Amino acid sequence: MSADTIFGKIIRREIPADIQYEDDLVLAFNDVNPQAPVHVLIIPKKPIATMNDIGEEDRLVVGHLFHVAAKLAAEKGLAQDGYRTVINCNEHGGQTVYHLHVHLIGGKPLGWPPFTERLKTA
Ligand code: DGP
Repeated sequence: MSADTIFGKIIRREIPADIQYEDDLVLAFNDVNPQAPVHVLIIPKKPIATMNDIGEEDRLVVGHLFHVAAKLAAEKGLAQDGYRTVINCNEHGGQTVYHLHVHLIGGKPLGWPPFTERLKTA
């Protein structure tokens, strides 16, 4: 178990979020600081802290995160033009919330490398 985070509070409805999808394993909600017209975070309800903490027993939920991401991408009309999914890990990866999350980002051409503007001003 990881320490509680802001995402734990969103799962428990202690703070509001613009929820896009929920089932027994995962929750998806709009990022508070969107980097593109569509920017959704898909998280496991189980508080896995980082990519490093994914265990053998998490195969189902981690696969499900990506299935839900693809479903949301299709629902939001991103599938044909394309989109990006990102998982940041620890400090060098730019992780700020220590509850595993997949960023689903799209709705405009994204370029490469990702988040160039943010890195330039960091
Ligand atoms: P990362 O840098 O990969 O750890 O991404 C964390 C993301 O979480 C970042 O894009 C902003 C978003 N975020 C942080 N706090 C909140 C919050 O309270 N609500 C929502 N909806 N998003 C948040």
